[in-house]
Amino acid sequence: MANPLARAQYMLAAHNTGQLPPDGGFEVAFAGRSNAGKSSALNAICQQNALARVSKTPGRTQQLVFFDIPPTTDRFLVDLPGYGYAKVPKDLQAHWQAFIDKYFRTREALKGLVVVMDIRHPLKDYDKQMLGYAVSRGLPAHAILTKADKLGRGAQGNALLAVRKEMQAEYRDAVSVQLFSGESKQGVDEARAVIGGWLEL
Ligand SMILES: Nc1nc2c(ncn2[C@@H]2O[C@H](COP(=O)(O)OP(=O)(O)OP(=O)(O)O)[C@@H](O)[C@H]2O)c(=O)[nH]1
Ligand SMILES: [Mg+2]
Repeated sequence: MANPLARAQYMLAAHNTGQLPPDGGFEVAFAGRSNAGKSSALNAICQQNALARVSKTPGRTQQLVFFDIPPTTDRFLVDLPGYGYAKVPKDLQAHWQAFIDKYFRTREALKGLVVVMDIRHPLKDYDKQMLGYAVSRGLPAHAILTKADKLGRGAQGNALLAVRKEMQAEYRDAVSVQLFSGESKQGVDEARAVIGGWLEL
């Protein structure tokens, strides 16, 4: 099956609301703690090595980075700055927080939220905050437990069950969850199906 997301290409990086593309299309945003593996997940899902920038240094992605999906002109994937990175200057952190908050509260084009979490450190406060945002807006959210390659099969299954249970208790069926690895590509088809569905691709 052809993967329409493989056509994704860099479009723009927005530092403020004025730089966002017109708010009329379909967008799926990738959120998660700094260094969780958001950019790597995006690359694996889009079958590209260097679409989103990956770095060993946390805090690499510092804007809302938009990727469009030709031949459409109104479908976007959005790589968000990682949250929870202490070394970013306080005023810059406050700027991102305000920008992202506004984006989440008001963006009509936003059709779904992917929250990328390191399988070894899932459901931290900010993750729950993002999931809560989505659910309170009536947006579907999908949690990706990435770096699954760091755990054995048994531990992966346990982590998945524990996260699913906690999310069920908090969000009912508004949030789904899956195992993933940007390294081994485990779970990429499942993630593509969810995202492709939201983008109506
Ligand atoms: N083993 C393993 N390492 C991964 C995986 N995904 C990402 N990494 C590594 O984790 C580090 C961070 O990955 P990124 O994809 O840049 O993470 P990010 O969430 O985009 O980071 P920021 O943009 O800084 O918030 C890099 O060293 C990646 O190589 C994975 O599935 N398995
Ligand atoms: Mg990144």
